[in-house]
Amino acid sequence: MEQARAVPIATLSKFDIPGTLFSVEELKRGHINRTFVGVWEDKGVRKRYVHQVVNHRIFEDIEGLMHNLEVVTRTLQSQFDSSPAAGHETTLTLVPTRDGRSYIQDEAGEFWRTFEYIEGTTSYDVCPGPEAAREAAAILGRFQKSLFSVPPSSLADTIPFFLHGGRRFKAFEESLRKDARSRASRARDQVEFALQRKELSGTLSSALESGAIPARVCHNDMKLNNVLFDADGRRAVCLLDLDTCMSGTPLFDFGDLVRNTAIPCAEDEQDLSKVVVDMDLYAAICEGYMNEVGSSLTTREVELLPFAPRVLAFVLGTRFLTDFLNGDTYFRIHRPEHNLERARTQFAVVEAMERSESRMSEILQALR
Ligand code: GN1
Ligand code: MG
Repeated sequence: MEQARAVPIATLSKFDIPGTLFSVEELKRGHINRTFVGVWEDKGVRKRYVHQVVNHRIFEDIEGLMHNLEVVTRTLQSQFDSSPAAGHETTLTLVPTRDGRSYIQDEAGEFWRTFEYIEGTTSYDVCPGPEAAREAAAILGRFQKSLFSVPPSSLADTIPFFLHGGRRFKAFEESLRKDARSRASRARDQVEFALQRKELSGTLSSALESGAIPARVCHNDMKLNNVLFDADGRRAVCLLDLDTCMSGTPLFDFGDLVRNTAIPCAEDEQDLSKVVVDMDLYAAICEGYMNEVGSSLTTREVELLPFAPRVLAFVLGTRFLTDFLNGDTYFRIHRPEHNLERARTQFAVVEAMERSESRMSEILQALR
């Protein structure tokens, strides 16, 4: 049990899990939290659980975050119970501590929580085809619709101004001005790209602030690999990673899903010739999404849908670039210029979407 030494077993034992920890292994995914899969054995029967350390340097309001998680999973769960037709669709299930809390702080000050492991599922980093894209978009549409009943103001802002493009751009300008690590010269092309498209960043955040579109609870991190599919990879059964589920706009989620799913390559792909919008995947996302939630959106929300992916790619690219300039203090990196490479790829996504602009609008137009 080599890796087990790195995790505080005494802390994990405070969760209400029968038996004893048999093994634990870290799952290398995500840029922010750390995730482990623990196998617990009780009377000879082994069962898996997900143990997670929430990054409290990034999520400063752990209590608010866990409150959101409880509200969101409870709301979703109640809808699945009352509509068995939803089939195998499910949501995350928190395992409480023995004294009924949803999380616990260990001696090193880290915050731990535990989920039931959802067995018999698979996920994709790169979209395998239109059916998976349609399914992912449909589960997103159902997720958003289910949460329309939750007042956005009842949830904490787990990261204030998280996808606020205007604020993100200001933060970038500030980092560029300081250039604290003297890295701006290495990022000249990306900096120039960002400065040229400044007005794109605030499109959605200003529509929200002016009231042109309503604030609604949304996922805010709608990556394809946050969708669990059933074992044969066909039906989407669960949305993961609910830590940024809070007030926002459905356009953030639709935009983010298109950004990372309709461009069938890695988020840090360095062969930029691969960065193109796959129109079959895009059309499948639009169909799956509009079919579930299209009639519940306002006219203005639907009008902005085709532009949302570009805004999301630009804002994420700007965040990667800002983090590069700041000295890689936010996103976990795996090589020295990783954040700069990620920014370059996201900006290539913006360009690919600019080239496909009219086609992207037409496809959505036809579904209205
Ligand atoms: C981060 O850690 P992960 O992969 O769930 C980030 C998202 C980005 C994403 C890009 C809290 O998500 O906003 O879109 O990386 N999450 C946070 O891969 O900043
Ligand atoms: Mg996430």
